[in-house]
Amino acid sequence: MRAAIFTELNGPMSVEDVTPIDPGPGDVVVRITASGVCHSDLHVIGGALPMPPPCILGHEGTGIVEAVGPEVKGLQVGDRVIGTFIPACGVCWHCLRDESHLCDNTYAVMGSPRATRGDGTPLMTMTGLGTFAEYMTCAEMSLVKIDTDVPDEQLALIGCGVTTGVGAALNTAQVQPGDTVAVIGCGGVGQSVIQGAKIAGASVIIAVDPVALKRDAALGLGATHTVDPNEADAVEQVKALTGGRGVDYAFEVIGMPSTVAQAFDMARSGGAAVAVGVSHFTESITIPSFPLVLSEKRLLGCVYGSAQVRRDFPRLVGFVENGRLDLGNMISRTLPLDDINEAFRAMKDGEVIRSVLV
Ligand code: PAD
Ligand code: ZN
Repeated sequence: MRAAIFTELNGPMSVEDVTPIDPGPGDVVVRITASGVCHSDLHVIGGALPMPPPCILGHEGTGIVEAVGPEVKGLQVGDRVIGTFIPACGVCWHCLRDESHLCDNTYAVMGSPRATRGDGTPLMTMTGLGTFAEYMTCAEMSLVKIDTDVPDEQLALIGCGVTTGVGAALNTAQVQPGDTVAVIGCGGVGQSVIQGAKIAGASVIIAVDPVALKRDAALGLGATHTVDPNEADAVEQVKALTGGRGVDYAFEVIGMPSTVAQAFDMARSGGAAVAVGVSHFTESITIPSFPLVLSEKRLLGCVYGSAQVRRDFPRLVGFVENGRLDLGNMISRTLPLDDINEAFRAMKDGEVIRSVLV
């Protein structure tokens, strides 16, 4: 089968013929039908997310079960599935506390080779998935069965960006009707935060992004106001739109310590900044101590939208089916696997909300 392999830091992806491993106990082989291209994949190539090459990237995908290994209990050949980039084993310490987004098996599924390169080199896969491929052999706990007619390219986005973004609003922040929200960074994940805030009933949703195409898309997906951070100070602009008070929740969806600090400054007294973007693994975030303590501002981390995927994937699919979540307008382009490097270029150049490989 063909797969896109990360071979060197900052280098191009190499699309090659590779062999997926035979499914062992608890493993499932999935024929991948669509895979979204997320900035986290680019973070691996750039070294922000440490993952040694060679490795098949891609962690936002959907497909059909092609084969099941021994001991697979919940999936059958022909099932429609979405990959979950954090497994949900259902029985570990975290899963038993409704924290499957912190599942104890998160690193175990990433740590075993799941395919072999032409020269025999074992290949790891991003987050135990590796959706930039025609097939993947992954753990059953990394898959959620879905029963729906939503098209593949839309379903794929639920594997990462949509669950992360909508979940950041609904689960992590728990935005309430009438709340005010700012979203710094309006790519695929940021647009999903905007849609989540809209579903929650936020009264003001301010989209902050220097790229006009992103701000326009945000208005179409639920933002009530936009801010261009290149025009004037983003914090001042957001404050001006909220009576000088700041927002109830400010989401950082880029992955830079400086914009996390901006999100903290944008939050009102008693409000919260939510850090969704992934910074370089060596970086630290600095926030001022007085507002933290004396204004009771909070800084919340957010992984995978604090989602409980076995509950939330079907819930998100329901939102799509009923017209409350618009994934069609988040997809700027569909491309073949061979165009993976073009998809990354378009992301870097700010030309797309999401590209999907089909
Ligand atoms: P993206 O590249 O599609 O979007 C990033 C957006 O930020 C773009 O629209 C940029 O124009 C915009 N931007 C850049 N600089 C600024 C600035 N100074 N002010 C405002 N906006 C700016 O990326 P994405 O949406 O795929 O991912 C965003 C981040 O979220 C990225 O760091 C990714 O790794 C992270 C992520 N986190 C999780 C998680 O579980 N926490 C999951 C998925 C992705
Ligand atoms: Zn992602």
